[in-house]
Amino acid sequence: MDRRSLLKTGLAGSATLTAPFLLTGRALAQGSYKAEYRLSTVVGTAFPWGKGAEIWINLVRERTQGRINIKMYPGVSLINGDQTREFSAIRQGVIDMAVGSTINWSPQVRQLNLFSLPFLAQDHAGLDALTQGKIGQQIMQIVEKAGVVPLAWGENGFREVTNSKREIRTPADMKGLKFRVVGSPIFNDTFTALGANPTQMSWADAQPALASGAVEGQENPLHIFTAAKLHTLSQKFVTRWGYVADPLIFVVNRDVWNSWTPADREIVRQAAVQAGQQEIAIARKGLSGNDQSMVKEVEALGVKVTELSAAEKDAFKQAVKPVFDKWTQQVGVEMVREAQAAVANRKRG
Ligand code: X2X
Repeated sequence: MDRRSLLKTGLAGSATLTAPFLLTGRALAQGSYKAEYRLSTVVGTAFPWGKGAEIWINLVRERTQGRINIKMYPGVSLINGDQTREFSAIRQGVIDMAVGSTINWSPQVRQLNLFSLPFLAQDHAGLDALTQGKIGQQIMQIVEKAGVVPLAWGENGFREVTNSKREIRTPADMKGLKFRVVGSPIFNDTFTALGANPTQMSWADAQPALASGAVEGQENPLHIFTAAKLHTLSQKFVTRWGYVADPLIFVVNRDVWNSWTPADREIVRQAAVQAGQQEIAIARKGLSGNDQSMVKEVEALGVKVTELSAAEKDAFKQAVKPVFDKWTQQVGVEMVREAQAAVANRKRG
């Protein structure tokens, strides 16, 4: 059985997986380096996410004089596009490194659903209050405990709702619309609470489903919208509701990490932090402060972009409150309360 079919066999398979990976662990004694390390992302260098991974790869290659040579595998191709299995694959050593979304890892690390609680973060300052403060440190510890080595934060971005049928201003406008949603079940709950008809599928499957009209809408940051040319997949209406933003996390498989010298680990960590900072700036370009040029760019594609008033946003927030409350239990009541307090005390720019 090859690694991919082992992965596909699920739980039973993962028990079988332990043996070969113990061997891998032993083969990776400190100082014994692989010729190439495999880094997973969902999207490539046309997107801020993939650019961030590329920056990390290049900084590490330069600063280790090529001792650590990393190749990017966008499209989560190491696990056949199945992005919700990425975290398990990193843990198991099928993937050496990744820049991954909290959404895709939430099925394995339930606390990561914190970031998918609708209308929690509110804006960039709120998101920073979560990732750059005490909550961010707690989340990093949880990820570490779950079996991979987390090094830095990045950002996919605020996920705006788009569709082919009509302008969305109120929850009633979403009634009956078929949406592709990402792989964590909280998204199904949120879209169901809004009266829509959600279907979970991978990003790879989303694009053909939008093209054929099997689904009518989706939610993703505007940088994903433009780079993936979603206007060519009939997405003519965008509503900036800013309900959820998914951070990215730069991580390394634990055995791989342990195989590097302490000096090289420090190089990789610092490079991740710097790449993360640069990536966040790229992800926010045209979407913050006085620079709203990304919105203009989307409008120039013939797309109607709708901004919501505070009262209009509130109607969505009220409609999904039961989902927020249900998932607060999953994430942990104390952590959610702390997160809400951190957002309330955020420094507004
Ligand atoms: O699948 C998505 O929508 C994407 C690309 O944003 C993620 O991987 C979370």
